[in-house]
Amino acid sequence: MPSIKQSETDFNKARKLLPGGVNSPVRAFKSVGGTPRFFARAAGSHVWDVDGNDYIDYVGSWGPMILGHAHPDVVKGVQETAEHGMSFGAPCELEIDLAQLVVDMVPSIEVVRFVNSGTEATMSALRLARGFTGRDKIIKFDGGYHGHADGLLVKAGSGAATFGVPDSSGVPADYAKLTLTAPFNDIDAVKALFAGNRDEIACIIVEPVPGNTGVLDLYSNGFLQNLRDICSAEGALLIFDEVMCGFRVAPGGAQQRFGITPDLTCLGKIVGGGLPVGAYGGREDIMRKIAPDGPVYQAGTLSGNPLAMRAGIETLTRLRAPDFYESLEKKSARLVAGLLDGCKEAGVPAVANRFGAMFTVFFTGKDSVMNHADVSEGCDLAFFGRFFNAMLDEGVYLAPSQFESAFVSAAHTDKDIDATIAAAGRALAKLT
Ligand code: KE4
Repeated sequence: MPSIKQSETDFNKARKLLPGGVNSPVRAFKSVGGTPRFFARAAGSHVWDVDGNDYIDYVGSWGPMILGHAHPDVVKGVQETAEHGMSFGAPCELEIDLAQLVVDMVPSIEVVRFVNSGTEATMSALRLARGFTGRDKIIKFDGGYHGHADGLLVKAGSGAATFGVPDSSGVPADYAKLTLTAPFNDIDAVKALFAGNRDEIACIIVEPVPGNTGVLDLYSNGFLQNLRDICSAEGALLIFDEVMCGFRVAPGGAQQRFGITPDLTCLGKIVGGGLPVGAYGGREDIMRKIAPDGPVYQAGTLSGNPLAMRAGIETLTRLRAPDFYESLEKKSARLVAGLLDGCKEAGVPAVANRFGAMFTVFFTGKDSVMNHADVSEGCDLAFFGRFFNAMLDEGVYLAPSQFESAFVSAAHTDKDIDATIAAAGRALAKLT
């Protein structure tokens, strides 16, 4: 058992100063148990904690580090830019350069606005959808996570077609009522919501490749196309939240891979190359409603920050290298197959969902995992926690929750993949 004394010391100090000792809840390891590892540094596919333990990293800062940590060209670009000023609060050419890259790469985006997080992107996109349609209600899916804006911290009410209820204290019940929810992959539930709220629904917001219920498949049974069709028929906007899957599953994200055109797209994570950037964009006629062009207000002191713009430019540019996604696809497929073989060998029931370089292995006896209930009620969450900690001890850093995705980067080598599969074999042997 590697020593984690310094992480333990740091965690005790941090808990005195920060809620839960962290600046984002999932980092506290509450759902898997154990002490969060305090990172000292990261490079390529590896991270090192403050005790000097080395891990192959499959979180990649929850998705942004698709090139690998501390990519030399990204670091150099940020250093160069910082020497000319950290933040202007005024337009700069780097904003134009990153906006052009986003417009060129994401099929549905004609006009884009940069913000500082995925939460800001989705919060702003919802306000824009309400401003554009003049309607107040929205639809999201159980287990869909779109950041922590009030209207999105909502879970299903008692009946399928009833209003949402707060999923966090501090969210006013009256506000939550404007958010309707349905299970993933259930188009009849969506149709019932539209029938019960005729002409009142401004938009549907959906992760086209859900990654916050673990990875789910909404595409192969036509669910996403059905959402596109119902929004067009009902005069509601379809918002693809591609904060996680954008630039991850294809250069143009899920919408390029699936050939489905949303009205608005939310981006984050990879678009900032590890620095704080979110973005929302889409049809020009909709985006022109945003101030100062139009009446929907949205602003931000650090939006378009030059350092963050440069990190995003250096990152997105490198995604267009030949075979970039083919190589990610091959490594990810081999890794998931190896992990499932290991589960089979150990007699541990498991299935996996994977899109490109984002995947989740679910510890379940079910044949498939298609929605939130399949995870929350159908998976062995306690076993996941034990597996997660056993893999930490083996030097592999997975996402600390069964409801999260794992990510492969361009920096992961075949040696990393082999070592991860071997580590899983040892961990599973210990647990069974
Ligand atoms: P941020 O505000 O965390 O930048 O983005 C919110 C967000 C929006 N939409 C999707 C699809 C997302 O996955 C996220 C954030 N993802 C989580 C991981 N499940 C970030 C990790 C965390 O909350 O610490």
